[in-house]
Amino acid sequence: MCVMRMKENPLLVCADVKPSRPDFTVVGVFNCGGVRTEEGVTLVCRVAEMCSDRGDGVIRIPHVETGGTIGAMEFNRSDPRYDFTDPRAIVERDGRRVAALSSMSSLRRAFAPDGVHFVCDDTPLFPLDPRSEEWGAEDPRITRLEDGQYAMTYSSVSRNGVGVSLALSDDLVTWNRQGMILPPANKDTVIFPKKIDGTWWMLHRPILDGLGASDIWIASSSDLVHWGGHQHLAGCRTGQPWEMRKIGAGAHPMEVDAGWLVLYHGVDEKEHYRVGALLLDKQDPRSVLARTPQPIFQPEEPYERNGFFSNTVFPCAAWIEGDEVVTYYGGADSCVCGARLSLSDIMDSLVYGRRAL
Ligand code: MAN
Repeated sequence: MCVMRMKENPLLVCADVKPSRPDFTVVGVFNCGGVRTEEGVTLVCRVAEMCSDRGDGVIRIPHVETGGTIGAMEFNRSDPRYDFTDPRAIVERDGRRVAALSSMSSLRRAFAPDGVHFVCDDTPLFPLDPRSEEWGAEDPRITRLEDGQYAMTYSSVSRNGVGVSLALSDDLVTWNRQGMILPPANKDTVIFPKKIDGTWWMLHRPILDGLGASDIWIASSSDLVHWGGHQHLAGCRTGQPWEMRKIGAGAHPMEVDAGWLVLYHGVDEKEHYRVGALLLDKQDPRSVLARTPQPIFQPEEPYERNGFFSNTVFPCAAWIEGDEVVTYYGGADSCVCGARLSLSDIMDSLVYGRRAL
């Protein structure tokens, strides 16, 4: 499998991003949606911030208060009620409920005429919504729709769970928020670029525990806001250790001769994130034609193996240029990276037939 990482990787790191307040520290710029236009590449990045460490053993995490002001939640590191071992969240030992995320993310635009030398805006695209984004907005994915609009899905996180919100734009600068389109617990939502059989389609990933698994689902809509016809599409394969824990769509489906090609992430028992591909039927995307048995892209470089959440490659943007899939992805929940994957190698890695699915 031919994967050419951009030689300038990582393309954006924490030091390239200005904290949104002087008392905040940027702890990650990663998982970005993106599109190429005639002017260059626009990314919308997830920027994670914490309150700067005062060295007093207290973790302070920004959150949005009712009314929209930003406050801080405080946790003493020595408090026995909490488990601090997952760098992403503070978990109550009793009951395993997530008490807080360890950082608060918001979405920022970055632009590079050459697709490599990105400059990130100093302020978020829009303020977080106090009701649904008290703990942040994460993992944007952008699709250029056939009617010329840009549709961005992203995770809205609050104490009530993580759901999926939608924003629309004509110019990638001004975004009109449409609110939450999928209630908790759901994430990893990507919209197809065009209507198929007269309707819009999207992939999404409910988060299930106990009955069912965190698999990829498909749904349809006439207006992009109200979604129905939900159907299970592809599951974690217990016989494939690299994706036995959960899977989720990465970037929006890409149209190829043989169907719709979807990059997705797979998570193993050690919580390492790798990338595989699915091929869906062109006329009926509810039908999976083929899938890659092995990952096509996995953490190898130091900026993918070590970081805020190590051993993670997490693509949220991808498109086809000639015989290449260009992807922008998060490395170890810390930085923005880019890579070019051979399209023909991906197509050759797909295995067709029921046993492969
Ligand atoms: C979850 C999400 C992603 C993140 C991965 C790895 O799937 O929160 O944003 O990149 O975990 O930490």
